Amino acid sequence: SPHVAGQKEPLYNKKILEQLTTLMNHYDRIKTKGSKEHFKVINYRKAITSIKALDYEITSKEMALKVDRVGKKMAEKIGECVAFGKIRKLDHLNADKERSRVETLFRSIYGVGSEKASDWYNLGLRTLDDVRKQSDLTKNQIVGLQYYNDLLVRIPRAEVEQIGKVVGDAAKKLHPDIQSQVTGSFRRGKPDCGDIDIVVARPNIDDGDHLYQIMHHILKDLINEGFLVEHLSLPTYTEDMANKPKHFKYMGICKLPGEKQVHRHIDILVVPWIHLGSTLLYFTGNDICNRSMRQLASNRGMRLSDKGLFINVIRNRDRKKVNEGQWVAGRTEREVFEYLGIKYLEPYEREC
Ligand code: DCP
Ligand code: MG
Ligand code: MN
Repeated sequence: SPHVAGQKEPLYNKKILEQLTTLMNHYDRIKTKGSKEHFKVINYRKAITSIKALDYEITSKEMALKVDRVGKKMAEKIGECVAFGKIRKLDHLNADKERSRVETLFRSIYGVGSEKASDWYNLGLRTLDDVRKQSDLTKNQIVGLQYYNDLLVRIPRAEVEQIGKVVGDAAKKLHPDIQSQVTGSFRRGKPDCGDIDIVVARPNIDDGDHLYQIMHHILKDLINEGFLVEHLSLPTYTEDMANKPKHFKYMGICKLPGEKQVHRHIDILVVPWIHLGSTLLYFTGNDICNRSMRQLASNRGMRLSDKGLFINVIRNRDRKKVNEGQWVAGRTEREVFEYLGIKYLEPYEREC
């Protein structure tokens, strides 16, 4: 709160004023216009001003209630302060702060969401070492903890490019015409990235059998090289994939050769040539841009996914789709924009 020039430090009710000010500042931080917190801030400010003007100590709730602009609830809090030395609400405030700090820490582990973070807090866990002792960690969480410090470090563009080349080279060793592109935040032009997102496709190749072979070859090569060090999600092959367009996704941890290199999170997609455009669109993002393009498609009676743009999608009353619809675009990104009837956005323009 603004300090009035010339105003002296209060002689009386110092502790009460301190604690009420802490609460007021808390509500001030979390208030939105017209919210109940907003009005609390106003009430606290009024009460604080009145108490500052007093020339005696408040020693009970009843005394507080007689002070100008101090309401019943405020008087109760002042009562707690004089009786117990502390307004109880402040303890909750500190506990909430501690909870949010610890849950943020937990959520920074790869594979941990808000629900898990909150569960662990309720179980009394407070540190990464507490988490490490849990016996029911998932593979993602174990790897996330193992490489915790590395995975926190953003990846400079130059290194993303280098890693993209390692994967591209492995792919081209199988067939020189295989295309490999780095997408995600890198393609949107970000100076550094959270992970490396790579899309691989081969001209005119759509069938699952062939695409699985490409993925298998790339992974075998990069695992042998010691480049891929942990696998979080491996694509699996089933007999019915032959002759059908099929997408394969790998997620893992990689590291460039050399002592000083940092472990990085890498996502590799191998996709049918006819879906390359819609996959690039999806995997370039950002996620909000994807959401609004899908919404736009839906508003126009179409459906957009990484597999392409579909028309004649029949939805029931809950807007759940009844059929897949008819594929109309997705070979290239431009094709999707055109069919949606919107201006093409360059990757660096896709920050929504
Ligand atoms: N994506 C999405 N919805 C999600 C997750 C991802 O649409 N829930 C899409 C958009 C993302 C792209 O996949 O841009 C790649 O996902 P990343 O999580 O790798 O995100 P970015 O590459 O955009 O950012 P970062 O630098 O954090 O990796
Ligand atoms: Mg990314
Ligand atoms: Mn990614």
